[in-house]
Amino acid sequence: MTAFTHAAFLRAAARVGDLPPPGPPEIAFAGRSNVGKSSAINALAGRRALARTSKTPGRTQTINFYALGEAARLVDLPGYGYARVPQSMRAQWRELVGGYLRSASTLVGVVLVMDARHPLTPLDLQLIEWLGERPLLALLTKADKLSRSAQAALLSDVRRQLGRNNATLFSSVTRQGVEECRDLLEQWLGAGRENKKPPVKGI
Ligand SMILES: Nc1nc2c(ncn2[C@@H]2O[C@H](COP(=O)(O)OP(=O)(O)O)[C@@H](O)[C@H]2O)c(=O)[nH]1
Ligand SMILES: [Mg+2]
Repeated sequence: MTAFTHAAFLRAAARVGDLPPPGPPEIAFAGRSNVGKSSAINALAGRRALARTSKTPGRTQTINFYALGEAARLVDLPGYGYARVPQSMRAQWRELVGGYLRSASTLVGVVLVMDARHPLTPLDLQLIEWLGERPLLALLTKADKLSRSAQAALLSDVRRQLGRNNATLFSSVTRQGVEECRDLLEQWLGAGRENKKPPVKGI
């Protein structure tokens, strides 16, 4: 029995003022546009269309909150790094996501979703720097696009570059890595109920 199967849409926040008041421990999903963040949330929740997915990059410009019953929240952050997004939208992204990360007193960890074929881009590295000491899981999604041997090589390379942070291969299509990811996130949530961590600073 897992809280992930009790997911429901809670709120979409387009501005910092729309963020919900602090509740149970939460886990945020960050990453470039179109890498598969919303699909990963759906796969973890065992649902087809809880989080809206899109073939067109740069669509989600709100922070979408999902409640896992009363126990936890999953947070779908707007994607970054889509070249055709205008400068004004980038400033808006920074204000919204920066504002969220600074005030998120119940955030227990961040899942950094990356396309397994293009991991650790400069913007991903910048986000890792922003997150500092906060627990991070690198989710190497669309792993179904790589051969088994390419997957293994990628995983060890990313793990080496990430140091203390975790990485796992993932596919929303084949469900590879879903259980492993859920197990780790359950651990974060369990630890988060015991001790609250301070919000991210310096963004
Ligand atoms: N092959 C494959 N396609 C995926 C996977 N995850 C997402 N996609 C596709 O990638 C596109 C973007 O997915 P979405 O979840 O909306 O990305 P987001 O912008 O990061 O939320 C959609 O067309 C998805 O169907 C995956 O694990 N494997
Ligand atoms: Mg999305």
